[in-house]
Amino acid sequence: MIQQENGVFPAVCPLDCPDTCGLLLHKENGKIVKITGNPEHPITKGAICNKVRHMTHRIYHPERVLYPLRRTGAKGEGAFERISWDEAIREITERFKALIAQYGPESILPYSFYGNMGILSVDGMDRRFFNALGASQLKQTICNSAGNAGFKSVMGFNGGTVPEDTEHADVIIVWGGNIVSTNMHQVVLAEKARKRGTKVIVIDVHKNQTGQWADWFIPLYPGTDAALAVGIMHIMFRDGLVDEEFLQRYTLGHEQLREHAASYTPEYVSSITGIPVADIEKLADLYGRAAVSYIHIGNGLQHHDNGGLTVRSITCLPALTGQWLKRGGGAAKSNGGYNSMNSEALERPDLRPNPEARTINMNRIGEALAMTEHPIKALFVYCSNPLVVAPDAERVQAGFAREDLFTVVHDLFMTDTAKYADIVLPATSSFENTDLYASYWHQYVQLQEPVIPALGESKSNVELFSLLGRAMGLDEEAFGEREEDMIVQALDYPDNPYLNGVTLERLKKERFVKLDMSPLATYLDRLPTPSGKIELYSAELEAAGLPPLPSYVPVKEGYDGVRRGRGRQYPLMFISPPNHNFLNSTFANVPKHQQLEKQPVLQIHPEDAHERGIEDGDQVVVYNDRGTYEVTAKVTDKMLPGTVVSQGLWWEGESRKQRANALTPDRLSDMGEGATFFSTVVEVQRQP
Ligand SMILES: Nc1nc2c(c(=O)[nH]1)N[C@H]1C(S)=C(S)[C@@H](COP(=O)(O)OP(=O)(O)OC[C@H]3O[C@@H](n4cnc5c(=O)[nH]c(N)nc54)[C@H](O)[C@@H]3O)O[C@H]1N2
Ligand SMILES: Nc1nc2c(c(=O)[nH]1)N[C@H]1C(S)=C(S)[C@@H](COP(=O)(O)OP(=O)(O)OC[C@H]3O[C@@H](n4cnc5c(=O)[nH]c(N)nc54)[C@H](O)[C@@H]3O)O[C@H]1N2
Ligand code: SF4
Ligand SMILES: [Mo]
Repeated sequence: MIQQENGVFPAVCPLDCPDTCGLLLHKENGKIVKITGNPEHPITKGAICNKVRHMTHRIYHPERVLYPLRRTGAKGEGAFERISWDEAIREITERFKALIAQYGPESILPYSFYGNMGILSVDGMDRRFFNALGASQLKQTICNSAGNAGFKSVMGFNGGTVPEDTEHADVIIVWGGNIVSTNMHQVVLAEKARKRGTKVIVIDVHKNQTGQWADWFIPLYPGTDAALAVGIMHIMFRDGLVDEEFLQRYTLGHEQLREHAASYTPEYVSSITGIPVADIEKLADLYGRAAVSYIHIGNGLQHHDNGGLTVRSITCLPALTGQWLKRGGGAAKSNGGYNSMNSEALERPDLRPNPEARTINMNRIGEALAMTEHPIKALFVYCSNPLVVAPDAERVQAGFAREDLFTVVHDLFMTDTAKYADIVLPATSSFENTDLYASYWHQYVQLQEPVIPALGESKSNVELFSLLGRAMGLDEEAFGEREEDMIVQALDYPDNPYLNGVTLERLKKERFVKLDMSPLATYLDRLPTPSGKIELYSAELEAAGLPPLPSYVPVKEGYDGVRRGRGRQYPLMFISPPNHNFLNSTFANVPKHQQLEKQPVLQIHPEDAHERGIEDGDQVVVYNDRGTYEVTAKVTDKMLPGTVVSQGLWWEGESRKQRANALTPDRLSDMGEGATFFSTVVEVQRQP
């Protein structure tokens, strides 16, 4: 493929998106000129999103970093000079060796996330390198850890309803997810169901693109969803809508739950969530009486102090009517549990000289960089843009600005983060490499093989970390392995029966290899919870000091109930979810994608705008004790009064401060030590 100048070649979308589409890359004169969907992909079937249709603008962006660079100006200023790879590697290895000698290997911290979902890139050679070095370990909690822990506490692992089946549901609830923008093929499946009369209900804090598409949109106050979930249970028990036989046979704690839910009366739940009693009754009735019901649990609603318990409470709902026995019934948060691979072979924790090395939570990177005892002296960032995506951005920026911190960033672009690096290394795009891709939603595994040669002097993560491993004189065998060797190791994992039969040979021949889903037939008999049952009651949580039953616990920064923020210093809750045309902060520097999003906007309710003399189109400052965010106001009643919303993770502007995360807290969620971006209060003022 790589040698052929012209033709159409298969590829995989590398972005952090559940759909993991099959793509076709159209090459002319050695360049990719067009990207389309691969119609042969069994789930994504040739349809792809706008972002990736325009991705050639990103790959061939004139500002792509193509050579190693060394900083010449102040941190953050963006002044760099070109250096050779030899110089770059020499400087990094010398600095690392000196730091290890003086401060120990834990003074070095990797910081990465899933800018490229390739398993070898982000859970492979990179991990080997930091393991063999003995570096501090990073807890990767910025995305879904609260919700995944919540789901797991009920069902035992992160595997729920599989996508193809959801078209058989009669009621589909999309709860805290914006699937029109973030999981478009789930919309296609729901549309199929809708043609048969299925009702699509969206529960969200603002009427996003998905709420506008729904049959019924239910707005509520941020962070109050667990109250609604238990309120629905209250009505289902009260009205005899539960499947007693299923509860007896497959669940733990249903008697306690029945008693506990009794106090979540519709009136109480309404006072917390802001949803009228009649709507709570109607929702519980629709859900409770549906023959087959499916709940899509989004990622948005778990970015709160109570995100774990919220997702846990929702995950308990399908058991009440025995949905797990019905095709298309149940719920899904992440389906990543079906495709777990041999991480020990990939990441080689056995190479680590210090298995007890400290762990740093990535949500607390600002705080971690400010530690004076056992300080972090070097930071290696790849596949992430923390200055834009991490909470409490001002604190993060102060950490990155430390003069005594040696920072390396490997990326395709001079991101806000890269501007703070001492050394910037050029990364390839995923279409320039071999890698393995699995979806955290559907069950098809795919292989990417290089379609174009590496641009400029860019290197893939695998090449970079294998080069660094050898230059540091680390385990020769581990750092000498090639991509295909690693893929074979990753797939050799008898512990996961779903992975049975997925091989490199098949991937090369068939392109889309489905996991072996036959174990799904005995899903309920093999639940890996402590009791082997669906745990409506969790002794493990109780031991950890959390409520053992589904429960509503208010967020630490925010308000439940109708306008309880009124009269406070920061009376509005600030929600900053991703937008349609960027992928987190990826694409935010591509003119094509910028044109589609225009500019960062704050959606504010007419009542809240009026109280502040704000009109549509005004420039406003959003602020709290952490920082400020400058945006354009859009007056709209898509939220309940008291909530303001700004979609999209923008890079810092030339003339205005446009990073939403300047306002967000770095507190950790109740379960999974997850991010709490949306449990934030602010005030808004018109700019003079
Ligand atoms: N186009 C696009 N697609 C993406 C991404 C992207 O940036 N752009 N990002 C990818 C990634 S990494 C992820 S994790 C997923 C995320 O995609 P989703 O799972 O859709 O999650 P979010 O978009 O973060 O948030 C979804 C909704 O949750 C709402 N929300 C916030 N707080 C609450 C609450 O308390 N209760 C309820 N009910 N709703 C609440 C927000 O208003 C938002 O509309 O999307 C992936 N796909
Ligand atoms: N306020 C607020 N903040 C949020 C969220 C929110 O909803 N609101 N969402 C959170 C969530 S769910 C997530 S997942 C995180 C996402 O945060 P990140 O994972 O940091 O995502 P991106 O901003 O897309 O940055 C990915 C970077 O990886 C680079 N990259 C791509 N491919 C490669 C490669 O092969 N090698 C290397 N070295 N680099 C590569 C890209 O160029 C890009 O700069 O953001 C979180 N932050
Ligand atoms: S971002 Fe998602 S929807 Fe778009 S092409 Fe990639 S996998 Fe498909
Ligand atoms: Mo995410």
